[in-house]
Order: sequence, then structure tokens, then C-alpha cells
Amino acid sequence: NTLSGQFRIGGMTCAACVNSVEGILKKLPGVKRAVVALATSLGEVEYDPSVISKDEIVQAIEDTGFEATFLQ
Ligand code: 9UX
Repeated sequence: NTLSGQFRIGGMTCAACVNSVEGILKKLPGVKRAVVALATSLGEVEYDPSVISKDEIVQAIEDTGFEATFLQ
């Protein structure tokens, strides 16, 4: 099972920020795909809801020093 979630990510100001957010997302168990866009401050994540929740994804982003809000 796979869900797709959109997150608004605050605090990214350069391409290296984007890479670090994408990098941690892709390492999370249950995350199958992660794409983060600097221009829109949006991240799209495909994940297995039986392995990881959207709240845990938000928490993982915040643990790296950025702000994250789940959109849908
Ligand atoms: Mo460079 Mo992006 O220090 O926050 S990684 S601006």
C-alpha cells in the first residue's frame, strides 16, 4: 500500500537544504519516493502507511532543522 503526501517545508534557502531534506526522507523506513522543490517549498512523499505515518515524516523533517506542515 502506498500513499502520497504533500508537505510544506519552511526554512530551505539553498539547493543543499533541498538535498539534505530529500536525503533524510529517502532514508526513512517506509518512504518509497521523495521529491522536494526549493521554488515552491513543497515536498511530495510516497510512503507505506503501515510502516510510517505522516506525523513521523513531519517530525523527521523538523529534526533536521526545518519546519514541516502536512498538506494532504
Ligand atoms: Mo546552506 Mo541551505 O548552509 O540552509 S544548506 S543555506
